[in-house]
Amino acid sequence: MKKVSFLVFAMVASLLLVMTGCGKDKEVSTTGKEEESNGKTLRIVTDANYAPFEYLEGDKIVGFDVDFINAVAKEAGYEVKLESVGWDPIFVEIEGKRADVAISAITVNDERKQSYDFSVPYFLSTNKILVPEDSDIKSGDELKGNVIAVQTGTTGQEAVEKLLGKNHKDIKKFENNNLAIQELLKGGASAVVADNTVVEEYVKNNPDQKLKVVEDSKSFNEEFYGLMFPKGSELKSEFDKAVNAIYENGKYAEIYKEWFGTDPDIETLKA
Ligand code: LYS
Repeated sequence: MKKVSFLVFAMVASLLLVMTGCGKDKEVSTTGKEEESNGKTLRIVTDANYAPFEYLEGDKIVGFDVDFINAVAKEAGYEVKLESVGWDPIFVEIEGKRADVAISAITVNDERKQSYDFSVPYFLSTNKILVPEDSDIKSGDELKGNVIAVQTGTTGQEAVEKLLGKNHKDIKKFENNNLAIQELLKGGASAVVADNTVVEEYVKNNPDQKLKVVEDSKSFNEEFYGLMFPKGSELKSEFDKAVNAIYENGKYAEIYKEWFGTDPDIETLKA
């Protein structure tokens, strides 16, 4: 009797297995489902005024960040619709959950972490000082007594406020960094403080404007860029995985080399 019921059980069980498919088939169908929902297009916002990270070439947004986010989104199985909305609006769009992701050389810091979620770091940066070639300014401290141009709401503004004082009359704030540089070029400011890669690229690409970059690791900290998400977004963990995947498979290094001509220090980003 026991034997018979076991036989019946075994028959029913194997019938069920055939009907529902074996473990392997189930995995395939799950993957299929995931691909369906992941295939969606994400609205990604930026401020295309920060070469070489994001800038306009004609009406096309190009830059390291653009290639990076395309590679990461592809790895995570999403399509990208990238839009340049301006710097301040990025934060408004993400906070209002009208955009899924922001990428714009955005430094991860404690203040921003209170309102937004960030991916693992993808770029190491620090603020530096952009001045005319014949400027005497040699350090952050020497910014005092000079008019300094910065982009509003950046870590550059924050760093200069630390040196000169909050809301100091000598700090001129601009909606984007190109406008701050224009102010320097027309003599309305003695220096611009912005991310090292941006000011260094600017000097390299505009030798006729006779500018130079001053660094001061005492006045300006190391910063890391991250992708920014609405608080609680499920995309964070998916994109963290995808960033790590392109660190591992060489895609990040390939993009980095294309833009900067050297190999990235991925270990520092992962630390
Ligand atoms: N990395 C700096 C920050 O997050 C500057 C970003 C400016 C981008 N246009 O504040």
